[in-house]
Amino acid sequence: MTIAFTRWPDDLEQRYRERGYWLDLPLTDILQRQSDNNAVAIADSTSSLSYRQLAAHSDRLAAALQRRGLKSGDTALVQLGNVTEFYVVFFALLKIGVVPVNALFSHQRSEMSAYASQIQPALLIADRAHALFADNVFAEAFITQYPSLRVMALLNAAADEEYSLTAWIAEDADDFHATPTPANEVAFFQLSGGSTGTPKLIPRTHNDYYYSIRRSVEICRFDAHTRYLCALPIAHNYPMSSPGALGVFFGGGQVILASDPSAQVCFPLIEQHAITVTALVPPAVTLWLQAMSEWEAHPSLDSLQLLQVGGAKLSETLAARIPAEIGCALQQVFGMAEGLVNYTLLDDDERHIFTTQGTPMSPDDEVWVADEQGNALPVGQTGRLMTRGPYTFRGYYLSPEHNAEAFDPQGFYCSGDLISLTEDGYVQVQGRLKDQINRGGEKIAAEEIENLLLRHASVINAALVSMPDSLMGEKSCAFVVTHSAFKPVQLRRHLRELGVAEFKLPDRFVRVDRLPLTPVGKVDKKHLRETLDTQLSMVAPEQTEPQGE
Ligand code: AMP
Ligand code: DBH
Repeated sequence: MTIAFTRWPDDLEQRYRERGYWLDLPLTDILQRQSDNNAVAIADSTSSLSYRQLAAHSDRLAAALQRRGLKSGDTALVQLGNVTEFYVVFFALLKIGVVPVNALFSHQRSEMSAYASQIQPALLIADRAHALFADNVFAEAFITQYPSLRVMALLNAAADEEYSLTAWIAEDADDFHATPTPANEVAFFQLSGGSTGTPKLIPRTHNDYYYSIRRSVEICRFDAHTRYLCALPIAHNYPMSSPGALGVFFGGGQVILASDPSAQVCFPLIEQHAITVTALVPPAVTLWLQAMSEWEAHPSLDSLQLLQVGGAKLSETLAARIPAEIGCALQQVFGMAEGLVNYTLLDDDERHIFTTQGTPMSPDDEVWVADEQGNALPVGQTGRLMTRGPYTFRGYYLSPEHNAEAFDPQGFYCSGDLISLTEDGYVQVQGRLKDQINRGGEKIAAEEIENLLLRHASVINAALVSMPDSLMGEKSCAFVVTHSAFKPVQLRRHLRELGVAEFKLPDRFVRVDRLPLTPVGKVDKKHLRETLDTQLSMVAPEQTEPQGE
């Protein structure tokens, strides 16, 4: 059984094969190619696996899962942080054709439930180190709520617990043979940053994802000498595939996992492992630069050759400081879990590297800029990004209504970004149409939080908008209409009780009598953002700090 998803039309499939983008190889090939390699593939603070071990461990886990009844076409909900087991699990599931959603470690009950409702998972893999799974209360309730769940394994479970992931990885593989899903079928689901009420899932096939990884490796020149520090959340599309850990594995290099992107954690790792490349979001760059000037005799960053920055807009000023102060090259990366990835090229001049978000990585990425009526705009003008191509999806999972809006009749995906194109085909991100807050690379769908706020008895109406922030780029502000006066701490507690990820909690709350409406009767978020701008410029900084907890 395979997972239903929106396919590319036949003529494009044929073209992508003819041009050598789609090789009809499963993603497990990335590891298979290196299975005799005794070099270190991946290491975290407690363990390190050679390619040979990564292959063997994922075989053993795959066999253990098969013995427990998992089979091709089943789905899995996985929540692991930046630990080597993430890739043991990822490859194990690919090997038996079980299709996972990899939730972020920052996700809580609300996100986990949203994913489980959509995929009806047979398998749950999580970590006792996560607050949700510290005891069995949540897991038991979850299994009751989602009867599709037949099997559960936990990392950091006691060795004698029957569902210890570590114990399963140590079981015998017997004569295990991998049976991945066909390469033109769904390999796993990627997470969308989202702009709607429920987090959306993006089906990624072996063919399309493998191509995006190989092409990224080629552009970023990853090879066996690459030592990549993965400091962003491991399950995010960017550190997975741009070229990310999977790109490193393809090239036979080394992935070193960091628990977070702080300078305190990353600088010592860079020196210790002679890291050559890493990927950051803009706020982390600011903090690194600050640490370099304040941290006397900080560990050496001399080995670092390339710093990738993406996930949110990098200002030209901050961009120029990277080579000047860190002494490494900068690459801007503008990507999306839905597919399209743009890179500045390693040989580009400073003007391109500092002032653009790169150029589409595939010759068959079709990118154009649309005005509000859907007409193509000329070079230099700002409008909506429209794209299709050999690794850009054709539809969110089980979301026909949303897909009807997100795609045009020719199958071009409208990402909701406002961009302009330069004469030579580089993208400049100018803004956003989608109802989303980009909090330093972490995406918050306004509607998701508004719906949760509305579940509070005293909230009559709510609108979440972005407010500018010098470090994060944007933070979130909730305008609320309530029956009675409230303390922000009450609404924040309400959201926590509903089990939403911490980064989605509004940074600020403002009570208003009513929400302003546009002439067609939609909440006028532009107006709300403008009132914030004037308020922010009028009040002293301490008054704009988050109130309450
Ligand atoms: P997601 O849907 O979570 O995969 O996030 C993708 C979105 O992140 C894009 O559609 C952009 O809005 C934003 N994004 C990613 N990289 C950049 C970048 N380099 N500059 C500006 N925005 C970016
Ligand atoms: O923000 C993103 O989603 C992103 C950024 C850079 C991404 O998915 C990617 C590169 O692949």
